[in-house]
Amino acid sequence: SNEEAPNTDLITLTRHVLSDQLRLGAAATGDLTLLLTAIQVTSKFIATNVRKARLINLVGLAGETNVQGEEQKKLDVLSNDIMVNALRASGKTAVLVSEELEDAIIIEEKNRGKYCVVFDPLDGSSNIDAGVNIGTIFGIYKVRPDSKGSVEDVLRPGSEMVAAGYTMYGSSANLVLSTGSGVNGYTLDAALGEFILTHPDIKIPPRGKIYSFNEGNSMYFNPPVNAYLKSIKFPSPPKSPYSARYIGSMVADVHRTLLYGGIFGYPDDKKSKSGKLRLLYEAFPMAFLTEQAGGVATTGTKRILDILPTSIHERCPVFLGSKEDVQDLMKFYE
Ligand code: AHM
Ligand code: MG
Repeated sequence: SNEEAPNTDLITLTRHVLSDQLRLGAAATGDLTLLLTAIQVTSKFIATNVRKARLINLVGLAGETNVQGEEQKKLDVLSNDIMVNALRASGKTAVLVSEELEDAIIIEEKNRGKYCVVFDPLDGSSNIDAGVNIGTIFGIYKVRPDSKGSVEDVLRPGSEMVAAGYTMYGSSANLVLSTGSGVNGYTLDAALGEFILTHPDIKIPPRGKIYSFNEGNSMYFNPPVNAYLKSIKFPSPPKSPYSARYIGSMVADVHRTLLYGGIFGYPDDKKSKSGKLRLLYEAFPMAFLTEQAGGVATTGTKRILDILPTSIHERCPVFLGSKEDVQDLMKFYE
């Protein structure tokens, strides 16, 4: 018959992370694996809600305004609650920072663990009503030695993160993760309820053919950005111009950039002096993944992962993607 025999040796995310931890030897206690298990559950739960949003009236405004002064969507609120509850109950966290919450949550002693999780529970929310891909972004720090958990534990450079990732809710749910030794992508098998390794060792091509900027902001962009964009749209022959792709959902735009290469940018400009994206739970995790995949992530002049945050909701300019493309952009800043 034409039927293929099923794979009887699936590599689930948990199996994969565990084997990584075993490889690292005595230092690993399995706590990170358990924390990642809790995060996987939140992604499955959020994915389910995103899918049925239209049916159960989760689309639309929840009638509250978040710290950034934006109206919250019902799904944002729900996703935030799902994550806070699961992360607290995991017993593996000490500090939580969410885009949706003004203050960091310091976990009470009886549930306290040694990890800090910074996250955007549902990024790209302007796309929810149109059914476009959205996602959850997260970064993980270990508390500093002797700390019982305070906001200082997350006001650290992104290079000190121990893991980072995102889950993209699209035609399937894709979880992309790095624990500091490369990047792997997993796809949710809905029947099994498990994330299965489908994209092992993701590497960004050294050069791509796609640029991803909100060019509607061109009149506000600073000269280096406009000059760079001009250079890829009007290249000198025999080079051909780049293709434009901009979804307006960071997770989806970065996901495509990791797989196909090219450059994603959300610059600072004359209107948004520090850009739009949030350093802790958007720029850092995506920069961490980009570098782990062999790409470059910069503010234009500075490596993103080297920035020392001074407040949990601060913003920063972001350019990331294929090494050569991002280096081309950086030349316009010199
Ligand atoms: P959000 O956290 O309010 O959803 O905003 C973040 C999103 C990113 O996903 C995306 O890259 C960016 O905002 C798009 O912004 P714009 O609509 O200005 O192009
Ligand atoms: Mg966001």
